[in-house]
Amino acid sequence: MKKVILGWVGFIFMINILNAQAVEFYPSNWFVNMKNKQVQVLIRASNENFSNATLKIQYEGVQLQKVHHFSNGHYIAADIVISEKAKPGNVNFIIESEGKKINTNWTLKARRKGLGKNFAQGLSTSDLVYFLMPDRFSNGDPNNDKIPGLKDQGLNRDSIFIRHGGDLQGVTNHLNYFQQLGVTTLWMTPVVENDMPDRTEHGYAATNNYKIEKRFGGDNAYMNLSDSLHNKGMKLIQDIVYNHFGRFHFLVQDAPSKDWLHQWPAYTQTHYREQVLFDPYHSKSDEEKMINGWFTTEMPDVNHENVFVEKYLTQNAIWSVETFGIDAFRVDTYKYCNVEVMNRINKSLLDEYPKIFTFGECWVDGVSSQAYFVENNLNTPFKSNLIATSDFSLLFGGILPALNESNSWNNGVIKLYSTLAQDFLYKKASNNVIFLDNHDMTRIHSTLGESIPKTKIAYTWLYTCRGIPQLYYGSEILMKGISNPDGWVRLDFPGGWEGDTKNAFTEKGLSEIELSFLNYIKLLGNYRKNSSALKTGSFMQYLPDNGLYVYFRYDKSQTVMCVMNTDTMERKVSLSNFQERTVGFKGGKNIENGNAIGSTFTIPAMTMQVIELTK
Ligand SMILES: [Ca+2]
Ligand SMILES: [Ca+2]
Repeated sequence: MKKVILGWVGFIFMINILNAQAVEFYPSNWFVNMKNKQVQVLIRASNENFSNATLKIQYEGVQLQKVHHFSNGHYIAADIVISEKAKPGNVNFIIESEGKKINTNWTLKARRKGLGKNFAQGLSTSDLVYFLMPDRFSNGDPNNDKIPGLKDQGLNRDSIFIRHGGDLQGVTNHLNYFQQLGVTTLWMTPVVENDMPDRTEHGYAATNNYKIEKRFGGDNAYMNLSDSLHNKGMKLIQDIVYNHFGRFHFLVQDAPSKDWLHQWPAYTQTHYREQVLFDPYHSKSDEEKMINGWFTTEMPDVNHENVFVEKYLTQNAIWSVETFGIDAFRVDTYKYCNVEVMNRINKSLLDEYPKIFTFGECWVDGVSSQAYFVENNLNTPFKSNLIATSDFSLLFGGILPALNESNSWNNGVIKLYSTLAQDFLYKKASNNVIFLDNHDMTRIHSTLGESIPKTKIAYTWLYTCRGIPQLYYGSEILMKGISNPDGWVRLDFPGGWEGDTKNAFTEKGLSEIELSFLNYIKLLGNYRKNSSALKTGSFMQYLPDNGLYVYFRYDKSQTVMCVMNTDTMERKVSLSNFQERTVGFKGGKNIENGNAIGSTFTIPAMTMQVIELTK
């Protein structure tokens, strides 16, 4: 008899467990003692009908305020308040639906320790960012290359569009390499689950924002990478996508209601032209298409005007910081988002994490367009609170024409000067993340016609100009690649896979030119790391003189003179021509070779010199 009773108890218990397993929570857990005490929990059970469900929550310090139902009965949402009394533990959710009682738990965790000290630290101009694609950097664990059950089972290093097996363990294995480069901060293409049928190598088509991609090693590998970085005094940027989901995201395939996505009578793509957002003469239909049009057929556009969607995205960002120890966010496709909603998400993050830093990908045409999307001095009805942007304008409108165009009244290096002159449009231009290439763009060495002198100038500029410099993996060893298609700029980092004959980590197999370039990048990075003028100093530029462009980084303790000669001939430079910054200095030291420089010197054509001035 006793045995029978136990059997029944076991059976009932099993039903509850089965039910509990079928229930998903978003956020998957939350934390006690957050500043914002309110959380909205989206509850999903794809084999239940919650249309008339009731919910009870039993937990000290947790109060249920409201339950929301959706047209899709697989979901309910619960607004809850977590008071200071609440302790970490399992919060009991009892859902009664169609005569059935589902008893399930949702976890409250303790907060991460070290807020602002070893996570949520933000970025500053003292940082140097290394950007990589985990699938293409290093394969630290071949066992996760293919995960049974995921839609994409491709694995082929010979194909630019199929997965190569790189992962987070591979990145963790090479933190010393980053430190040799003087890198302080890591940014990777998105690491959340992308359970899509193909093109899963880039990570921009999320299918679950609360799960780290298993082929990258899952949650544990990300946690381990974050801890390893922080133990070395480094930081972690998370790439986050608010604009779209992957087509196989559960919120697309099984949306709580139709209005979680922007719906169109027929497939409608964004036209990618941001001008319609601030053009005083724009049409409403152009504006709607820009913001609500889909990025691609595989990336449905998220409806930010839906308040549940806004909560889902906001909480996911906060959850990511608290769970994985994120220090900053790079927001993908920022200009396609509802910027009012973005402002609220940015503010929610800052309210919880005062030092958190967010920069948006605003791939736009010109400085005024770019300034529109960040904190600026423009007199427009919309005022962005975004801290910074990837500085596309300074790249396309500045350094590239400086090196690729012949100098004239309005071409060549004057464009670099003029683009920087427009910094008055930004509240704080030095927050901008400056770069020479990324995963969408032709690699810098190829953009500059594979010219070593030009590529060398480009990097010298990157490390000495105002802003937060960002490298793109592999370009430091002169990797080439034209972004047509983008797979060609996403090739494997040499040495990341066992058996690679070329290995940039050990320098084995690098050509003399590649090695010497890598050593120069290391020299620049380490000089910058110890230079207060480059990290936090002021910036002054002089009008270019027939292709000779001189600017200074300076503070009370250090003055660094940067001389870029884009002319076709050797030029003479005299400190006395730059009195405002050179008064009191007799000469300087060339940071590349340590050579002393007098008050006048010559600089060869198409070269750049960085000179620390001496008294
Ligand atoms: Ca792997
Ligand atoms: Ca959009």
